[in-house]
Amino acid sequence: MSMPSYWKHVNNVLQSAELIIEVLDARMIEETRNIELEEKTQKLGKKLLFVINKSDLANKSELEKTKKTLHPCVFISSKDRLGTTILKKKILELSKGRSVVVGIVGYPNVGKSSLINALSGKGAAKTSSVSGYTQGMQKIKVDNKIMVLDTPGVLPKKEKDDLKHGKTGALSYEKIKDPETVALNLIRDKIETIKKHYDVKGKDEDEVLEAIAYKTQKLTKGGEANLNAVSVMVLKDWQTGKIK
Ligand SMILES: Nc1nc2c(ncn2[C@@H]2O[C@H](COP(=O)(O)OP(=O)(O)OP(=O)(O)O)[C@@H](O)[C@H]2O)c(=O)[nH]1
Ligand SMILES: [Mg+2]
Repeated sequence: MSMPSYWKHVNNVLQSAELIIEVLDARMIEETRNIELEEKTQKLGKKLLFVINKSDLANKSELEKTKKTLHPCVFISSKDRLGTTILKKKILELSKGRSVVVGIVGYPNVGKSSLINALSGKGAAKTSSVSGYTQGMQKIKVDNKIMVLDTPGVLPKKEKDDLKHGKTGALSYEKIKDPETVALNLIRDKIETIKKHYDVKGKDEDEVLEAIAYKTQKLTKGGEANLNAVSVMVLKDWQTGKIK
């Protein structure tokens, strides 16, 4: 969230950590980058490591492309606990084997707290499918050398973009004012994935959304597609990781 108090916590973490991990969502890597955070990190002279989370939901070949553009970066799935050993190795490589305090930052809902739980092997950080969950600063010991600081998700201060935030899950599906616009836009971006998930046909996003409504019985009393209801459902399925 873009509330100033959240930024205060994040700024504290940027100050006190030696290494910063920016967590990104594998399904929307570029959209979940927070350039403002990256610039702050750079200005403070701290090392930045990109961690691409939710890799279990993304397409392997797209992830391979990213490997070439983001440095250094590690792919993980907090849900399946994949990639955590490589990540710990990478952290120690960057700290030259010394004890290190790592700040975990990023957009709301990308899985920062889940990452910490996967790393520490315990439910130390609280998580939720609703964005804006983590509020204060939490310090968690991963092992004898690695200590991590969880932070609330932050959006770039000037970014007021319901469309993008709805698609990335930074804005919870329940709070999106115009779900139809966001759902149509999401379908346009991920049309094959979404058609496959709901097992529907359609040549464009409008046809696909309508087909999903009929398939899932999201209908008005008159028996037509209920576009608002079906849009909320699609956004919910997307944000909660049902659609791969
Ligand atoms: N499929 C999948 N889902 C994940 C993964 N990591 C996190 N999630 C889900 O994403 C949602 C958000 O996870 P959190 O760890 O609470 O995210 P956060 O970045 O800490 O969120 P805020 O504190 O609200 O900013 C939860 O529903 C998690 O279960 C992953 O690797 N794969
Ligand atoms: Mg959190």
